[in-house]
Amino acid sequence: MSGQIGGRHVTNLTELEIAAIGCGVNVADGHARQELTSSQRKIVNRLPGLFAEAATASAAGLDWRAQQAYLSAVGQHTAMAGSEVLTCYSSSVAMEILGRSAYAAGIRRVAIIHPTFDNIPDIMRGVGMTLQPVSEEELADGTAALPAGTELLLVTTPNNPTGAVLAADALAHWARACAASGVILVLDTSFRGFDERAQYDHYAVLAEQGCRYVVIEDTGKLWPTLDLKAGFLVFRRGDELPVRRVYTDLLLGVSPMILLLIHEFADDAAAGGFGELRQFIAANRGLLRGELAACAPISFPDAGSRISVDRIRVPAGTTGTGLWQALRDDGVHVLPCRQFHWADPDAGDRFVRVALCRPPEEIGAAAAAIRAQAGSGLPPTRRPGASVSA
Ligand code: EGV
Repeated sequence: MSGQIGGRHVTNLTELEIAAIGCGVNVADGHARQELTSSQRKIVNRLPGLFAEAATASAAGLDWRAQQAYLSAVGQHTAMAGSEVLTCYSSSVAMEILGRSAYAAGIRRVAIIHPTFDNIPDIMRGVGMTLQPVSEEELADGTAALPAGTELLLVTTPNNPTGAVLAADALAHWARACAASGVILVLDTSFRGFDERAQYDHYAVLAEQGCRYVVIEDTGKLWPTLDLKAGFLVFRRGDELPVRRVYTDLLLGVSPMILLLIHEFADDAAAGGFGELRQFIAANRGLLRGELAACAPISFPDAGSRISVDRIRVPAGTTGTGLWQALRDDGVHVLPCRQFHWADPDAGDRFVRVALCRPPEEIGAAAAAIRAQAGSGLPPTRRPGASVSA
């Protein structure tokens, strides 16, 4: 459950997520655990045929088609033209490869969006980088000053857990600033499938500003494929970072079975699946927020978020860690948010995070438990029109 790193006591968010798997109501991790849609089910029903096809088709062709299908489904139409793409088993593997490549190129000083999922700063620290936080708000409005000596700027967009999206003009601003100062701009776009505001062509903006860039794309959060997924490590064609060399130290490639499955799911997403997914997540968000709307001490700080997780601000005088523990004792597993605020954990202790990528019944059960905890002492709340009898 916890470890010692550099003399500091550390329990990372993933350890908390693992502890919640298979337990009671699990709304901890952000992996998709909702039911397959009917068209996704049809793909899964064809698995034996897809397996046979994957066994005989050209691996390079399957790889290219999976990349193309995914990137075009999320609006990244110029990605393949100006970039090289390496398919990884997950976005965290891609992040590790990026970190090692940058370290090998002599890069040490990394500025990272704050807050964000803790494994991003942990991976960068793990390869030997020195980290500086940059606030999400100041990245969004362009007012951030990059810490002196920054060599690489890493932005998660949409951000996890807040859902904040870097708009096109803000991306252009940072790409221009990075180009002017020789900083490599790295984007983690794992949640972009949930939010059309994150689907303008980022590669066109990056190319126009002429900065060095690496983008980590990810299918892992979108579809309930039992963690059959890929992370795509995308970088400016010809960039001198030794990304391909580090990649091949670790991987020959990703299973052609997974590549074919991603191709099928991406085509399905482009043909209406993404619309269905956004509606599903919006309905679960509405359910959670609706169930807690009259629970006065609770609030939802990320009003505009469309990603598959939602934060809850805990009442004054309480902590996210406290609510997380109390809920865990009730068999309901959320995430406390200290570690998202990796440079200021106390600021994160104002929040817990609830995964929305679950069957609605689980969201309802989690909401009821949260209401019971946070609203204890308050009159029970009811949805408009719901029966008042016990
Ligand atoms: C989320 C799990 C890793 C990560 C979950 C996540 N942790 N890869 N070490 O995929 O938001 O729950 O990002």
